[in-house]
Amino acid sequence: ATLAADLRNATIDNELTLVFQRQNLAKSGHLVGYEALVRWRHTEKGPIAPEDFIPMAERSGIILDIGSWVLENACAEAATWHDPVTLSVNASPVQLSRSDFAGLVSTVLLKTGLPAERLEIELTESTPIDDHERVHETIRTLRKMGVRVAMDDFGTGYSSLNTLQAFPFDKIKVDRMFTQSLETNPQSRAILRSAILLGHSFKIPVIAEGVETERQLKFLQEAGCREVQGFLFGKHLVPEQIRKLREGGL
Ligand code: G
Ligand code: G
Ligand code: MN
Ligand code: NA
Repeated sequence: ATLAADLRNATIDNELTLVFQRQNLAKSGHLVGYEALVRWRHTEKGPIAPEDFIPMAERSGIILDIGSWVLENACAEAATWHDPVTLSVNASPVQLSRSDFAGLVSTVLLKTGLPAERLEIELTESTPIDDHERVHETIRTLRKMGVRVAMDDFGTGYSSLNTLQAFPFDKIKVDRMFTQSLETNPQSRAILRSAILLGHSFKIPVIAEGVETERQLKFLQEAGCREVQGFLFGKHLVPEQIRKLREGGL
């Protein structure tokens, strides 16, 4: 069977899991939230990375089921955390193009008891945004509810300046390719500085992802980047680990 067929037949509840990655203030390292990242544990092939199934899930439409599962389960987890930090959940343009996405979010918040202010949607522009009007309306409705919306993967793929200009984002998340090449590539450093300035001009925070070294962190701190995320701050955590951490007070 093809992976696409397996994904259609996967009982989402049994084969998908979530891991969480810390997001920190760049200057102090203070915890600001966690990003939920989906994992698919294939019955025969074992763990399959999102890069290898999200694009296919977007093409087949099954991303809608996966996305709902991720949203509900991530919000349910976050509602149990001891510290009221932010939960970031990735969403595809396919999801935000649906008229009922904001309604889904509202239902999930009610059901899980997570306050809207603690949820942030990261719009990952893995496919182009076709229905501009619909996505715009969805983002506006989410923000009216108190949910924040971040632009993910800024600087790569379809995620560029025209998107930033067209939609009212609360945050810019710069793609990890720039962080990862900043030590060796002056252009990457220039692009990062510019993206951070752009955030300052828009009066919205910038988060850099993929931070793996102290030197990368130091550059981002000095460039005025507000938040950072990456392996430097530890591995992804499974839900049980976060619950334990929170119970311990940090
Ligand atoms: O966790 P990992 O680094 O393997 O994620 C790879 C990519 O998959 C990232 O770009 C991330 O945005 C995307 N991704 C992870 N979880 C989800 C999810 O729940 N929904 C969507 N749409 N994308 C996700
Ligand atoms: O949705 P987003 O593009 O933010 O996805 C984050 C992805 O980046 C996840 O798949 C996660 O596993 C991956 N990732 C997070 N931190 C690091 C890092 O420091 N280095 C690398 N190579 N990948 C990372
Ligand atoms: Mn993301
Ligand atoms: Na990203």
